[in-house]
Amino acid sequence: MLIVERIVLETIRMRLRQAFRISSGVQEERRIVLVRLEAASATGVGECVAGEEPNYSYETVDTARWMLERHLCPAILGLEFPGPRELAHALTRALRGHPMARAALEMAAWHLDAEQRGVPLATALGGEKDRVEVGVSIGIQSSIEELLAEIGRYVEQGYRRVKLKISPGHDIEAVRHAREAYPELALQVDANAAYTRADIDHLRRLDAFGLLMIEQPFAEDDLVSHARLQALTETPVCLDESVASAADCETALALGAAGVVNIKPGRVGGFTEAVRIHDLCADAGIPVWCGGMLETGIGRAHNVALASLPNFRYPADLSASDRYWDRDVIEPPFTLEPDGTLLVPRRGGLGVDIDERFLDALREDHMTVESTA
Ligand code: OSB
Ligand code: MG
Repeated sequence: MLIVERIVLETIRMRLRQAFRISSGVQEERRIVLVRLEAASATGVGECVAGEEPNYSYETVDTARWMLERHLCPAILGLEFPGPRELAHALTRALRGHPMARAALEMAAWHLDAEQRGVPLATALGGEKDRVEVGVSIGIQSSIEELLAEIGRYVEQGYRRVKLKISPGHDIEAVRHAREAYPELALQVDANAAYTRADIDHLRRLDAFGLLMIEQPFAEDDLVSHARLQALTETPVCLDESVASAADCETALALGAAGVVNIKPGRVGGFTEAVRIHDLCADAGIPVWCGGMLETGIGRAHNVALASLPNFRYPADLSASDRYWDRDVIEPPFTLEPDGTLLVPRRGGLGVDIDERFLDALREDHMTVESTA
């Protein structure tokens, strides 16, 4: 049973070790909203994946924070829910859209529930694996030399799958060089919606490089173009931005717009919807994998737990803590195993400790939302 007595909304600021450039913008630093749900005997924490600018999605750090304070926290405070799925349902009723804001609270509720019951979060979600295969997502680089150096650095560290961000002008040649330098590497690309239907023939040239998939080439609302490309290309087309719910996913599969689906719980409103999408794809014979949004160790622990479900069949965009941060906010940080995996924490709840002292130093502001009832 879940009864949240107090919610603390806080914003932390953390500098990425390296700027991360995608087709729609660049991030050097992250401002991150954390949602702390306090019940009588335990606390659950959720991390909001919204970025500073509305480029990947219409949501931003500030819109998410506002929706949480004004609409989402009041919808659950002091109420009794049998479990996190019922709480998720109350959040869906509380407002349209804003899945990233909703997810931060919803994932905190799953975390809280797992803590209360002393069950590992992965087990609570239906996870089965004890380790998850991971890769690294490399931002757009200013030259081919730099790109090859970046790939080399991560291959050296033991990553076995690399995702390259592409955009018009930074695509075929970059992939050709990467493939020539690393003939055996599992490679895939992500366009973050940078192309249009007119580019279909251009994108078909990627078939020559044996990619695992091409992720989100077209606009998020343009499922028809994704379906056209999928009909004309050997390379599986993967959807990311286009899938904000299980209903979106169902539509995409009905259209033949996806051969693979990237699931980010933070993008789809939380774990309840993420598991639905996982199950829907499993029934349709479509593999899924777990994406990332440059999370701290808290969001990473959540994602690793989800990626332990059985239909997560491609390596995740969940790299070790040191790929993102000089110092992570959890103890121990995530490290890459020699077999290219991250271990799924076995302990009850989140399975890693949150470094509260360090969070104190990163915090820009915080507020408490309490039940008015
Ligand atoms: O499209 O998958 C994406 C980061 C920010 C915004 C969008 C994306 C990404 C990533 C990062 O690819 C993956 C990671 O967290 O390592
Ligand atoms: Mg993506």
